[in-house]
Amino acid sequence: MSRRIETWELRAQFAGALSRMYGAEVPAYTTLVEVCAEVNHEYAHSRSDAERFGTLDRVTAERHGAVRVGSPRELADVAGLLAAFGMHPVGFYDLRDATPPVPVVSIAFRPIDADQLARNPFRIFTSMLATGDRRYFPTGLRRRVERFVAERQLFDPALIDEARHIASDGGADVEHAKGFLQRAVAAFALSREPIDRGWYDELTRVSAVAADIAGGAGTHINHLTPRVLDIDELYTRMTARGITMIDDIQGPPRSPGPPVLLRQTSFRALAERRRFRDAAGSVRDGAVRVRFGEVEARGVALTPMGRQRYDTAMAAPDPAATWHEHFPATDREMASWGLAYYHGGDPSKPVTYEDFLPASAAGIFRSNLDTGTPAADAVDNSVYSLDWLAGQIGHHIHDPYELYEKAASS
Ligand code: OOG
Ligand code: NI
Repeated sequence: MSRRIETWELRAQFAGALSRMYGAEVPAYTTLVEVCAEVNHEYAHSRSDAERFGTLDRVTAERHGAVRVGSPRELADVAGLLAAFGMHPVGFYDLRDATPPVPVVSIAFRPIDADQLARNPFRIFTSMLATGDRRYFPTGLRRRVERFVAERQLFDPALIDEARHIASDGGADVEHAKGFLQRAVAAFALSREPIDRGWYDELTRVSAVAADIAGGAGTHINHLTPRVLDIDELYTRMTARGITMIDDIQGPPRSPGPPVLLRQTSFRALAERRRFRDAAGSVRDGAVRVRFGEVEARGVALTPMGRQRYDTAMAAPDPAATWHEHFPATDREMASWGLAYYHGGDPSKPVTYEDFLPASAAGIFRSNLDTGTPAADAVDNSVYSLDWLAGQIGHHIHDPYELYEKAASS
């Protein structure tokens, strides 16, 4: 009998293989990973508390990916596939609530138990095009988009079946795992299929996000994000290497007190070659700029009360200037005021924030893609909600706060 591979190891291999594929497709990603490793190494060796948000091993291997799909059925397939890697649906993000809005609703897929997160925390932010939102998709267009998406096949049904078996077995034998992994990774590679130019352009007029999601035959990893321990330092070093970053670091400002939630920044990827078919049927090379590089730094998970303060703090004209009015400067106060989660209530042991931020996520979409303008005269009567999506994908969607409560009680 050959050796058995556990779920966490499969997940680590999946993240590693996606990382190699993405590095080959988007070379600036490799630079980003190098600079992260450099910054993390220096940080870890200059501070005694460097590992309080995760060991250097965990942080070095840590990635999140972003994937976009076109229908509940495609999202259900993603859920089925990722279950094999111990990545479970957590949280519901409606990016149509952002200003300006992005026409998607999203779920994070990630490990949920402390030991699984410690072994490999790979997560994928998965967004589904909100074709039911009439402000973007009037009835005729909605039907055509839904038909186009229904007729394509992002994932081989046999692959999803296999994933279900692996998920229920809690792993696979080495031989079997290898082929499964290869096919799972290939499902997220950039498609070489020619894209119908007229269709792509029509969707682009609605929103570049719609064109990216429903313009072609496949899905792909949109970005793969390494984690860094000092994002301000990383920003400076990337800029010094001649890579133009977006103007801001998204999320909470740098503050003298404990880092909270998640800070992210990104850079636009270069144009990538894609093949387009024109109305006369001839295939030509074209360029698309949809993928990019992103990096993140993680802090302590906030309680609902802390999160409310965060939202208030961020609504100020200059959040950095007034941050201290909302958040104390020490972990001890953060813990005793009930603003953030700490393992066993111990202020030296913060519970790391493992999720995403809707405003930053929408900002990440927008910094690279025009998200389109919803029609002012159409009314959105769509039904998107956590419960509805859970029903569509046939999986319970975990509430992040319940997971943090549980982590804090250990
Ligand atoms: C997802 C954007 C959200 C993040 O880090 O907030 C995201 C996407 O671009 O598909 O990845
Ligand atoms: Ni991201």
